[in-house]
Amino acid sequence: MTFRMPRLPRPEVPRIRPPEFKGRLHDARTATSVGRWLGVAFAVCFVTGLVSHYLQQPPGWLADDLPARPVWGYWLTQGLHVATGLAAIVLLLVKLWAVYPRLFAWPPVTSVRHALERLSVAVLVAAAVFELLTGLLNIAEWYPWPFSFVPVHFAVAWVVTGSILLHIAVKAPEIMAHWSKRSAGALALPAEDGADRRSLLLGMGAAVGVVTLTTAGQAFPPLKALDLLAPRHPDHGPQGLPVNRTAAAAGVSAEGLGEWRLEVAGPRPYTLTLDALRAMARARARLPIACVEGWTVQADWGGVRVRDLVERAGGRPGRDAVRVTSLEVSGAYRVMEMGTEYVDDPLTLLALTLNGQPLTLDHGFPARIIAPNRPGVLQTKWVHRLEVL
Ligand SMILES: Nc1nc2c(c(=O)[nH]1)N[C@H]1C(S)=C(S)[C@@H](COP(=O)(O)O)O[C@H]1N2
Ligand SMILES: [Mo]
Repeated sequence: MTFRMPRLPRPEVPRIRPPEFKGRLHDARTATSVGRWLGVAFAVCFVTGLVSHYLQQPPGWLADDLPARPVWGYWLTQGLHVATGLAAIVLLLVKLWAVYPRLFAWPPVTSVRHALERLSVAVLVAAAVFELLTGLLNIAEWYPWPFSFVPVHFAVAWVVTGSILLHIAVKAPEIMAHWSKRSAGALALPAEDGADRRSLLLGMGAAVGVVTLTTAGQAFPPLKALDLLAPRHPDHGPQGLPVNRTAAAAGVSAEGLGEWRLEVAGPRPYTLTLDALRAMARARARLPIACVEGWTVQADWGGVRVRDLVERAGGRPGRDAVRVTSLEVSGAYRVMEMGTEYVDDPLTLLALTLNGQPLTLDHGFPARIIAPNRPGVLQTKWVHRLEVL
């Protein structure tokens, strides 16, 4: 008698199979329709970001040529920067949804060229997500990372821009073929997709509209009442103006001010008491504080023209730049330099009053700088020293 092993069922070897995507609109036509809006948004972000960067940190040869006009210049460019950045979050999500099935393409790479192309898309997606995320958290003043925001956001902007240009170059034939309905006609996409695609694009437009309308009020007063999603409301803060860095955060206190004096260094240095400065204060300017985080508020400022202070110290307005130092103990904006165009401008003030009232401590008491067409970070508060350079 022979013993037979019972037959065991053969273990099934799982076969790797890429997922199948049956959903419509994951095609080049959708990617092109969404991609061109995303491209516009990133282009606006990049250009306005460069403006912001060079206004804040001009190379030496440029510092004295930065224009003080139009007074609302930085308000416009930075308002656009933040608004298009927020809109781009919606656009990027739709674009990623349109193309994500390609993540599962099988086989994952077919050639060296294909591998390089996929790598460049990975860089593009990572850099774009990084820019939008860090920008979003920056407007909320939340920095859950170990690096400093400004240089890294600036550097990665070049990576995004470079990889977008590369992406457009690589995809040019596809983009051209899918640019319009007529060019797509030859490719015979299913006719019924057209209506769905229109719905998708309409939905995307509506989402961008909602995000824009509920945030733009932080810089655009007619939309103030709808300002629900922006971190700042233009009216909320002491003296009806938001405060970014409070006196407490800057280590400035009323007692610590002691016998405050304004020091002006130059060929003929002098110091002024607050009363002496008040006696000189004749100038007025209606100027916006336009924060890099996208909020802007206009106010009436009263004080002394910086060019008058410079002249009195033997400086030459229009020829000399100025260094401004705050009482602030530490911080990136304690010391600020101002090119000749700003120094010379009659609207550039050492301000003592805000909307007719003396500055509160949080707004820079006893004296702060207010200048036209400059980022808010350079509108130095708690000023105690001017130096003609
Ligand atoms: N000394 C000093 N001044 C400063 C800052 C700072 O951190 N230190 N922050 C600036 C920023 S980022 C802005 S937007 C404006 C805000 O001015 P406000 O608080 O009067 O609204 O002040 C600027 N002046
Ligand atoms: Mo700011």
